[in-house]
Amino acid sequence: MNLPKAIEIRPEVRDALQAGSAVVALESTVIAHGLPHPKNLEAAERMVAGVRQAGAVPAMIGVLGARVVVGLSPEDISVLAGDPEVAKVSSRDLSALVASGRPGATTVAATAFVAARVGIHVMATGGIGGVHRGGETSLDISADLAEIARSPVAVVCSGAKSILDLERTLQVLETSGVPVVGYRTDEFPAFYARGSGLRLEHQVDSADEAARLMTAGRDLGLPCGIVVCNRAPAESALDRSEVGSLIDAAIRAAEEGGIRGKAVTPFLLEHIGREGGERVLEANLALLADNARVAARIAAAYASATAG
Ligand code: PSU
Ligand code: MN
Repeated sequence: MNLPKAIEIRPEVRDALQAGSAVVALESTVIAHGLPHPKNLEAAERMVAGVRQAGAVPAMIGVLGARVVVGLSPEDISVLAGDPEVAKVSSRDLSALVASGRPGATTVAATAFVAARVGIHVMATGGIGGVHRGGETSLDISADLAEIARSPVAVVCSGAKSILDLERTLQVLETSGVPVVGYRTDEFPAFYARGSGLRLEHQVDSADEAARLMTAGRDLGLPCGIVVCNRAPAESALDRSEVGSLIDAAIRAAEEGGIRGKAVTPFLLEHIGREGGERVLEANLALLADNARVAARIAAAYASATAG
């Protein structure tokens, strides 16, 4: 593949892509801005290990040294995880960060864009961004939704962050033509909680089935990605009522503090992590690792279907 200097694919990822083997893209904003240090490093390690265990090559994406790097090393990840000056990079920030040379961590939107650009078909995260509560007036709707609508990548997640307006998030995905598919569930997960009460129309029960759906989308020429919803592992998931009050408190604090724009999500996550304590953090790390494993199985199934 002929890539511009602005994108650097590290050797292990490049070899896997050239061989047509399974690669999973991982976002880095959840590491740099979504979790406290040093838990964020543990999260990154568990995601990377989860991808490898399930037989794929992990490709965490971020911006370093005026280039978008695909396949960050453990050293790169510690840089992004430990420096509070690291920028949060959505799709629209990519060019500015590459031009300025500042380090940055990529959101789901920027990660999906770069993955599609370099030929990676599957990525994993915790929860995608979506429509914030009150989004119908603030218009605070994550660029994740618009980017998934134009980047043909399967995004494996535990739904959208439960701090969001999940019903309107699903509505925007529907309007954008993005398939939302339950992985062994017919319900949209609510991140820490396994259910939201919102039904999904489509469900797959295996990685092979998910890969078949991706293949069908590609053969039809659909230009969008898909959202694959995997519930938080039962042993660490939290009750919906339990997270509800944590979230309400965080949202009140954000309103009182006048937090706006791209600072909202990191603020809410930090607040919930601080107030919720160890169990909430563990639920977050466990679902990140599990989504990475499921993404790797889907990437492997898609790679062998494409080769065969
Ligand atoms: N989900 C998480 N932790 C996170 C985020 C999502 O579990 O840190 C991040 C992701 O990188 C997502 C971003 O793409 O928040 C969305 O931010 P915004 O609402 O500003 O688009
Ligand atoms: Mn936002």
